[in-house]
Amino acid sequence: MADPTLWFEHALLADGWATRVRVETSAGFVAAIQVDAEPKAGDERGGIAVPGLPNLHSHAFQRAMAGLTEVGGPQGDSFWTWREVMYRFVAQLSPDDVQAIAAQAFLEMLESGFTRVGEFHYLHHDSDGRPYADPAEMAGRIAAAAEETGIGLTLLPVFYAHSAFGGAAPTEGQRRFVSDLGGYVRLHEATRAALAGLPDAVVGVAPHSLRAVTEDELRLVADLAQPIHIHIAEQVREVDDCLAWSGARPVEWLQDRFAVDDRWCLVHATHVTERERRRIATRGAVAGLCPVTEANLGDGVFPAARYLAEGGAFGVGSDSNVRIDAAEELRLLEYGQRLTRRARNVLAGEQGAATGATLYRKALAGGGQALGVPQAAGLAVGAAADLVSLPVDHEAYAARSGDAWLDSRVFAGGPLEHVWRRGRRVVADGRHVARGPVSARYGQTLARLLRR
Ligand code: NGQ
Ligand code: ZN
Repeated sequence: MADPTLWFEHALLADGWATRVRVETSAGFVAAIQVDAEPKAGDERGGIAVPGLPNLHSHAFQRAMAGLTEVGGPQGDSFWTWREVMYRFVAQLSPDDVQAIAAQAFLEMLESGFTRVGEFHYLHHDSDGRPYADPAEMAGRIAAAAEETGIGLTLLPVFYAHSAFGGAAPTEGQRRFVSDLGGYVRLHEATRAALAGLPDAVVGVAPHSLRAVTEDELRLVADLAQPIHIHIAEQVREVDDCLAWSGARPVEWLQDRFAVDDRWCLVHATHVTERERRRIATRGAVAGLCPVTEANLGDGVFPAARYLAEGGAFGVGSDSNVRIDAAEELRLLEYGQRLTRRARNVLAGEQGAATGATLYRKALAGGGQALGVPQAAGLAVGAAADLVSLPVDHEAYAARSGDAWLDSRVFAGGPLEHVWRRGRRVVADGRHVARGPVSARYGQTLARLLRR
């Protein structure tokens, strides 16, 4: 297939906004950018182009539970009661189910403006806990779903060995996740092989959490590959348990033992002290914030205002996929700060800066770093041709320009128009090109799973 050339009325380039922008692509990358250029016959056209956002944290299979855990339980619902429901759900999923659900989740991510996903993948084994004949069976299903939908994939195979701090034995509900170190190394190798055919896939590592690994295990896993993603300090009970076990808080415990630098993504890091927060920022790790899921699970509010003021890097993730919406993650990140600080434009950073546009640029940079694909602050020659366009004539974007377009996207419900991944259009007028078959198969899968 010929390399497409795209033409936009406006585009966000690495050095700022430009008008009448022609983007030549070659083998999935941006090969040339001309501004003030005429469109040519055969160019694919769009309104306002910006780079697609990285989604740095997802558990794709949880999409199939979305909306099904919102009923009051007998004695007070929490993150931990939600997790029990999730464990029961995960027990019944086959490889076909996982592929069908992941394809639907990835399709919705693309439709919302995410062009790459960091899949924090821990559903490794058969329902009895035994590895599949191919240890990367499930990883291959995730890769197949990425291939079907076209989303960029950074796969983060999870190492999971324990149920609590101090190396406690895993529980029955965790049997599909657990490996010993030897098994994990084999799984990682098989995963790399399974993804070899997927262009621009990245394979990192993901020690699940400090609850699930010992210090020695973490050392070996962190040396195996990068980026390194870990869930940390999401729940107050997790912080208390860590203190009771070690005398230190989770983030502090990690920072005291590991060089938590720009290879690391600390997912959530909700409950941090000032010192922990500063050390994340100054050592260059990315805070992996998942505002929608953190709200849904009752986690708490990350101190984003202070962290950003300290120069901290962050990206956003859709995590439980209870809702898949790139703009909503940024909006809720800012709104959490407004609600707790009783102020406005908290994360804009400086006078005159547009809040939505600022968050968008920072989430591009931090998300790209966390997913192993460094990103410029706009379209750039040599970067992957992963971009999103906004319909310039829509009332949400009309009569405004530049950063105000991104503010309208983030805060005012401005819709998305088209999405290209590696130069190929995968979403046209808001709809993924494979929505028909992918959603039909997902619907059948859900009907069967929920009938049980
Ligand atoms: C997960 N999700 O691995 O899916 C976790 C829940 C846990 C979030 N932390 C399980 N949001 O942390 O033990
Ligand atoms: Zn998670």
